[in-house]
Amino acid sequence: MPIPKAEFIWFNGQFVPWDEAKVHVLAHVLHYGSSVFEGIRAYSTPKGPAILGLRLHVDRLYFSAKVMRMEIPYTKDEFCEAIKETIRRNKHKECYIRPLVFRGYEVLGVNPLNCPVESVIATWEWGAYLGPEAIEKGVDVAVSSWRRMAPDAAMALAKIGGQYTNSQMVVMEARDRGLAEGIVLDVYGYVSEGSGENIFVILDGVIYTPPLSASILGGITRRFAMTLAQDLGYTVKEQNIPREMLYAADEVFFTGTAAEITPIKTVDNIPIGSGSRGPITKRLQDEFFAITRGEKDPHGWLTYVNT
Ligand code: PPE
Repeated sequence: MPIPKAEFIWFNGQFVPWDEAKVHVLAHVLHYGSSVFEGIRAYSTPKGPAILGLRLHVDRLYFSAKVMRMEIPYTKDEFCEAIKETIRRNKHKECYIRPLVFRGYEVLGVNPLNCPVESVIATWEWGAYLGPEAIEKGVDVAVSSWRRMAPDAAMALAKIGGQYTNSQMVVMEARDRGLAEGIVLDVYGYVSEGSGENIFVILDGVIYTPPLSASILGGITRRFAMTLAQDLGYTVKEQNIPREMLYAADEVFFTGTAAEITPIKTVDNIPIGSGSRGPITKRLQDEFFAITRGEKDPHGWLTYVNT
């Protein structure tokens, strides 16, 4: 399905009509993947749209830009304000938000430093990432034949456009196999993450997730899920996860801004636990979606767009 158009895109500080937000074909980013980006969601609440984890996402965007030595010519506060204003201008009740900072048109050649840094904020309405039934029913996945990038070959903790060629290979392979997603191992063979999600494994009531050193993106939803699990009294351990621990697990789920909290019902055709959404996953979803509905916000994760 094509992206459902909104009215405006924020482009280098100006609101431009959706169809006019264009770049030159010789922009550096098109050739060398020199972009950093975010995926954020705003949810519909009784007090209007509320952005989940706004500041954390903007912090990660600036961190990614720092890694790529891009100077974003706005303060973080200005960037947050621009995101809120984009949602107001586009009159969304809820939406996905895609900030993007990239190297534009000036010179070509791998060295990016002489190309301008350009900034975009786009918003659109985006439903469940892994299919409409995924949140309740769960998804079927397999371990990918692809590995995540070695820690000295790429910068997994930074959300950099070019690095998503790895994710594209993973998701194309999964779809070829008729599956929703792939689980990617790191170069040492430990479980890392999905093509666009972090992963959690529950075994004997303990919740495990790979550490930041396992070539993962340090997911914000991952952080939220860990905090909610601790609030409910569960022990959460960041540790290396060998592949067969997925098969031993009582429950496995993905987290991500787009995927939210999505249960995994089979891995490599092997049912996880009962083969349907498990009770701890359900409890975490209930807590998470109570926050996104605006019913509670014990940790101050919501930013209301209209205040
Ligand atoms: N790992 C990867 C590789 C990743 O891309 C994401 C987000 C995550 C983990 C989860 O991070 P967080 O959103 O902070 O909890 N993937 C974004 C892009 C998806 C896309 O198709 O584009 C997202 O979920 O918005």
